Amino acid sequence: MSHSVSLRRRLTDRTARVGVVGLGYVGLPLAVEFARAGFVTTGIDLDRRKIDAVNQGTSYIPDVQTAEVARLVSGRKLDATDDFSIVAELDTINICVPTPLRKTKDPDMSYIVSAVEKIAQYLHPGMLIILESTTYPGTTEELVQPMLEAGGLKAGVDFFLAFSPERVDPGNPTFNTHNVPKVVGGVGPESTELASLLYGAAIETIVPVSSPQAAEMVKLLENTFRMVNIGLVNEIALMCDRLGLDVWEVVNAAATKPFGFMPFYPGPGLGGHCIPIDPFYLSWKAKQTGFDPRFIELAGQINGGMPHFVVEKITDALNRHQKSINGSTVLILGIAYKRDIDDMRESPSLDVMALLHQKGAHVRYADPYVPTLSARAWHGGFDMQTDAITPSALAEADCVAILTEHRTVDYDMVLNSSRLIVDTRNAISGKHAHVFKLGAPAPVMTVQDRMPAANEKAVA
Ligand code: SAJ
Repeated sequence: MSHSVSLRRRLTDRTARVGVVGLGYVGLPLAVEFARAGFVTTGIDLDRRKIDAVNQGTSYIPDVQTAEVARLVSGRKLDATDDFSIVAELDTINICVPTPLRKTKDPDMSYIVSAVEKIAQYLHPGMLIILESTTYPGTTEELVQPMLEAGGLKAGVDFFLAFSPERVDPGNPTFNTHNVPKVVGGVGPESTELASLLYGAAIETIVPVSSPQAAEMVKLLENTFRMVNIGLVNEIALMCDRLGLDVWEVVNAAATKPFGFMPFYPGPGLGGHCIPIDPFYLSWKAKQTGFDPRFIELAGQINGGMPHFVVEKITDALNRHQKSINGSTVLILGIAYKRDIDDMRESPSLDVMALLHQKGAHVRYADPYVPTLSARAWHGGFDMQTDAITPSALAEADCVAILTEHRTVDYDMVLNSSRLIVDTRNAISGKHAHVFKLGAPAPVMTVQDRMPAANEKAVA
């Protein structure tokens, strides 16, 4: 019996042994979906805490219910290990490891290389290997395939190889691993078909494409689309600031167009582990071909400049109160990279805090989702703990800067308790003399706002 026929049968009757390398916010939900579909599934990770948590039937990923992990583990459908020799017993493996950027904005492929090296040691005929980590077009065929074929097995014949981009949106209440369509591109038609069969057992909609490279590019288009459009709306905000227009009013009115428009909103910059990073995998690859990816570079510059613009806005606001940044207490409201989550990776709030600190401000923060902040994370030289968001904490600050608009925060209380507010997320509605908004006209300066010149008597 051919390898593909044999694997097809085991995928169809759910007797295939399934493995997932990398038990993070992508890998654990995927392993749970495979186990829920009836496959005996083994998670492989280097982090003993993750392994122990899974084997004890608990989840450390908010989108994965502990009760579900417990049910699957007690039902012997799910377990975890750090021992790659288990690969010898597996029929399929999904690789869900990080693909960060180096400081030079070049791809860091070390996690993928490390995982593939370990898998290659135990690769056996008939296996299906699927890479899910977001990466540059060509990774699967140019990097992974040769490493796996080094032992003499041929991809698409002796074993099967595909790429399928992860589309996990942590904290999304509507879309999850089970119901988000899954794009799949294999090395040869049988790889695509077998990968589609595996995913089809656990995920509602499968979208086969012609190659792994096409599937890799699909993901990069998705996230480059977001990064470029966020850059566009941030530049529109900078224009509105100059033109005395309110970008929030403009975007919300444009969003009433029922076709041909999709609203994006300005902010203090671009955070997260996907959007600020993925496009630079594409631009890196494009440059290898001698192509100049101008949109990505330009959007990167605009988004990367937003923290500086926010600090200018804070400077202007403090100036209105005849204060300098140096010596002022600035309370940063929200340091997660986007609202209603606890993830701070690449958060622009951290850049704003570092810039303020360098200028002599006394920086504090308050974020209900982030109890502590290490010195290393914000380059401020000392660890911090979140302030409580209380009227007194707000009143103590010379300026409160809203950088992430968690929905659990009472913004009426923020408005009424703060002496001065810089709002970068349109969290405060209406116009107020003490609220400066990103991308909107500053409150009108009154006579009382003006500091009398040294030789003038103070105006009564
Ligand atoms: N941001 C803006 N303005 C916007 C949208 C986002 O400034 O209009 C900022 C956010 O504050 C954040 C950064 O951009 O700092 C990224 O935000 P995001 O909404 O893109 O959220 P992510 O990074 O969690 O992106 C994920 C991605 N999911 C995957 O890669 C699988 C992305 O493709 C999703 O579209 C996105 O979630 C989503 O829609 O929530």
